Amino acid sequence: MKARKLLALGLTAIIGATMMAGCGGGGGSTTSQSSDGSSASGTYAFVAKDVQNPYMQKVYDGFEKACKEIGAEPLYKGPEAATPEKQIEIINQLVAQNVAGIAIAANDADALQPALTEAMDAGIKVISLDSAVNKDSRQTHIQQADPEKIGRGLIQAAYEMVDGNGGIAVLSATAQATNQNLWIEWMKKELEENPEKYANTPLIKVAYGDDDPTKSTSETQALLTDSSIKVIIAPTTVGMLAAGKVLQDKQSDVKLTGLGLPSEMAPFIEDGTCPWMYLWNPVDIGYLSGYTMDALVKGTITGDVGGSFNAGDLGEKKITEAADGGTEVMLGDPFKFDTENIAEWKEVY
Ligand code: RAM
Repeated sequence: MKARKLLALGLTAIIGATMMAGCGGGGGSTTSQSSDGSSASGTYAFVAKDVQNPYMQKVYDGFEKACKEIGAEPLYKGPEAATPEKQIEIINQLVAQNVAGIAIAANDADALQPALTEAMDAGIKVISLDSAVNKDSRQTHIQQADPEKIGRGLIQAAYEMVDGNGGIAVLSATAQATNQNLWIEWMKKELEENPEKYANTPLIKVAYGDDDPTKSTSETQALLTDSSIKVIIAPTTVGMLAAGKVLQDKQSDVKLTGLGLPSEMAPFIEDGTCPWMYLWNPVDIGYLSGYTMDALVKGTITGDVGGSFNAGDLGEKKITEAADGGTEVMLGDPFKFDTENIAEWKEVY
């Protein structure tokens, strides 16, 4: 709630002026409440990329909130490390348990297809969120923000941070992460399409920290041995925190930007290590996933383009076509966090 109050105060959106559009502008929920806490709708399972990641926990908080409002039983699952193999095991267990729905942040776009197909064949509703599965493995996907805006926006930020002069490195999550890979594709497109502008800001390396703090730390240290790298883009909250700590410890002049949690990144924004960064509201992603799942389970939507449903505090949401040929529900534009607003936002998520 506080997040929405802050938004209403008019904090700056990074890209475009449509920040409010996707964030809680709509009318109130008319969905039924379960007064006795029973699960009239059944169990809605949430499968995280991994359970070590604080970002995933925040997304789940929103999912749980939606389930409570709806009257469904939320269930939090996920592997210890961000691998598809363990997610397959979890999906198989959830199918055996006959849950009503599975909402998954995928560690691979294709590897989960047999398990998720089996789930859908058994009548279980399947959505991906955060990191998509391929279009045949889901009913729809919950998209945090336009991947093109994220990818291009991060390169533009890196460029500004080094005044158009200095190599760029990317510290990503896992090499199979659908969301990070899509953002990196758009980063590369931004560079390729504007060769003159970016002549002196080449992409030197893409490193993978696997959303593991230890590996993200050692990968950052390795990047710093290349003196041509002047700015690091970490399109992952885990990578951001690890890179921020390394740069701060070394009192490095290398700049950092990316997608970070304000609660974790405030010290690095405040001391200039990370001049600014972006993110959407992770709690809203989970909340929207819960309401999307419920609309699928209740048959209000099928996951096809054109469907619309009530997403509680987020108002009416629509199913639109996704770039991969499947469908998606878009949350909205990402927000920019900098020294101006970080003090307020670090308290929110
Ligand atoms: C990490 C995860 C997640 C991503 C965020 C920005 O926590 O990799 O998938 O959306 O960062």
